[in-house]
Amino acid sequence: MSRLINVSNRLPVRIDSSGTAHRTTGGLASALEGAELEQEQLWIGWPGRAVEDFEDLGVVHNAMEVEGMRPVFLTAAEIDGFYEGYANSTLWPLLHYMVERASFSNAWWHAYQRANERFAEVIVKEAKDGDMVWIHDYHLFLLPSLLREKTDKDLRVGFFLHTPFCSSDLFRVLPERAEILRGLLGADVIAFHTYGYLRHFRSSLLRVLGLESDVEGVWHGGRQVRLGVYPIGHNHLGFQREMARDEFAELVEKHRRELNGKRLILNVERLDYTKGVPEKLAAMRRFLETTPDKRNEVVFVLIAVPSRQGVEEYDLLTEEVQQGVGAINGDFGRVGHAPVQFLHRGFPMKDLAALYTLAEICLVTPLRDGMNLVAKEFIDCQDADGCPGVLILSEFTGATEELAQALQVNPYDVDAVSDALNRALDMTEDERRARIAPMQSRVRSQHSGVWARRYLHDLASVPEREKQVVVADMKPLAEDVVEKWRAGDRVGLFLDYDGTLRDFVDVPDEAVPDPGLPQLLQALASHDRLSLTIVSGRAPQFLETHFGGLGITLVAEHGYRWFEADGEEWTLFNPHVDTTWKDLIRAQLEQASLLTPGTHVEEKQSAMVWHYRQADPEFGRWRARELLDELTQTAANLPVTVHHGQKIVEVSSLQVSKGLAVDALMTRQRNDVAFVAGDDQTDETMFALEPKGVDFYTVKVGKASTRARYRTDITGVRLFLETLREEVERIHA
Ligand code: GDG
Repeated sequence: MSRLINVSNRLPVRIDSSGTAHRTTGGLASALEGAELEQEQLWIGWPGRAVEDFEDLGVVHNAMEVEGMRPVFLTAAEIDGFYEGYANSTLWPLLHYMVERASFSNAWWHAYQRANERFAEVIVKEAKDGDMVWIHDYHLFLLPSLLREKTDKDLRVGFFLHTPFCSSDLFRVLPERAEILRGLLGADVIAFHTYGYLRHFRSSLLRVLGLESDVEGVWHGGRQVRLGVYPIGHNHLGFQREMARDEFAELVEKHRRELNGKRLILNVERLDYTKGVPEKLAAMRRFLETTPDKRNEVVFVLIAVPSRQGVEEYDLLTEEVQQGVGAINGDFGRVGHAPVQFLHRGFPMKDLAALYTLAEICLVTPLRDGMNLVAKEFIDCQDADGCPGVLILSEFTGATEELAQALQVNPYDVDAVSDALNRALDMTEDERRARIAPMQSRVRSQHSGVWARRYLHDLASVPEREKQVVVADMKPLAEDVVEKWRAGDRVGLFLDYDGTLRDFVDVPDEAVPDPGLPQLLQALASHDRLSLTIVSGRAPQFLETHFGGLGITLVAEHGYRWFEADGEEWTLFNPHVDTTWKDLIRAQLEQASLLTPGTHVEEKQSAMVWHYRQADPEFGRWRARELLDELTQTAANLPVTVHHGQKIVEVSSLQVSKGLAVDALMTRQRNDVAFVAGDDQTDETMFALEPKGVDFYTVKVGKASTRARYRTDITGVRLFLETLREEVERIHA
């Protein structure tokens, strides 16, 4: 069974001054505990202190080994630039939409790169063929590709992002946006909490790298990178264990007495600016101002675990919160009662569980939050059959999608949050039960263990590295064809042009062949029993300008006309083709081009094409989908076919196709062997042929799905042709 290597910046361990390791139960560690995996596990990460702080690294190493961990040691300077700097002061605010808080520094970026390299080195050293490597969070965006570069071991690499992935408009602010995306694309499965984050990631791929993706993922470097949505769950088993303890009822009673008969409004969070604590204080103040009748009934308990102490921004936030709490208590407190209790420290899990049980309201109002587990923990700990509490939840948390029955609020809207508090306190028991029941059954069934198992199951199903190789080895393929030719077979080569012999460019007329290409094709076609045909969607003139007079056959406009190698002029493949449908289609395409800047309509003899290569990539694709829908309806009774190609939507005559032309040419040329290569949908009509008595090689150029037997890229096609030429000339010499 494959081993699981978890990689996160922080390890679930605390190293004391003597170098002894103490295991801690962080969120991830408990998630994996709940997953009850049978496979062997190893953790790799930073032990939480600078390497200079450890007296004896060997001792630390050994202590961690006992815990199934391997340390990635970082110097104080590296931690400063990588962790405090790039990860927490650039990426964290940006991913949470707080661009004004983000700082940018070249030195931090270099430290981030170096730290990711350090992680990669430790993993490469530890990993064995067949291991699964699960990388966590924004600190390690570059790691997936670094692993791919640094080792050939057969690893399945997964990445999970715990924060939001911000809109591509914000992400593009990042100077290193392209490097970050390329770093991630080294993974086999990239996962997010919500579909929204996944969508933003896909837009960023398209806008920053020009990479199209679909529901199955994205093709990159000849592999498919899967994209997925895996909303994390909370540590249900851990909370249930605490609540099942004999002493739990006693603990709940103790806290109940402390509440002094007040109705508990609970807040639990790390003291981070994304959690919206000052905004929440403003809403509490509004509530106390506007509901004097309830003012003395409630107590707000604010458990705020200290976070990133010593960082100025966080220290200022702590001060702001302390002052805000003081001011509210000053204005609304009475002898013996302060409406807000600010507890600036962590509590044991059992106390948290007891408070979740007792709370009448849980007020979860982050300005942005990847998921938010506090909301799920509260729902789990409530008694759904009694008089359960109410969850007030910010609509800017990932959890909001799953917890639709919560009272959803905009955390910036002080009145709305205050109203929600009022409404929750007045809510009937029936409504409370009706709201909590579906949420409780969901969070209990989709807990952290289930989440981890589901993700790891999908990561395990990624094919092994060798099996992912879809690129055909073109040299042996060429040698194979030459062997048959030498034995006396007639060989026909049928090659598409754009995307097969030449890369795409923005202006189609600029896609002229490189100087060596016509010469190469001519040389090949000069041999007996070897014929060469360019089968293109282009107009005759372009083909004639670049490939006329070379002894090769030209097929233009997807098979509408051809110019045979030994012919005198262009002739129609089928003189009876009906093109009266063009008027109807032209109107629709021209409308689309008017509505979409950067697009235009091209008219061919037997086809009409709408081009959107120069449009805004997302808008262009969106409009193309709309157009396809419309055209499919219009075209239902016309002798045409509609297809979505490389940044084009094309409507072409059914009586004409590359496949029909190639079929006819193979007969005329009496081919025994035919080699067909092409990159887009129109080339599939060639691949679909089943010519009798012909040894038929079909090669797809590029990554899209295909009926072809082999797959390669433009360089592969060139290698094939050059090998063919060398071999044939060697035999002749
Ligand atoms: C990141 C993302 C995403 C809090 N106080 C105490 C305590 N906690 C525990 C809670 C909860 C956890 O800390 C906080 O998790 P959140 O999900 O609310 O937020 P982040 O720490 O920001 O986590 C977040 C998460 O990763 C998982 O992917 O949901 O969006 O930002 O479990 O119970 N635990 C104890 N004492 C405390 O005083 N024992």
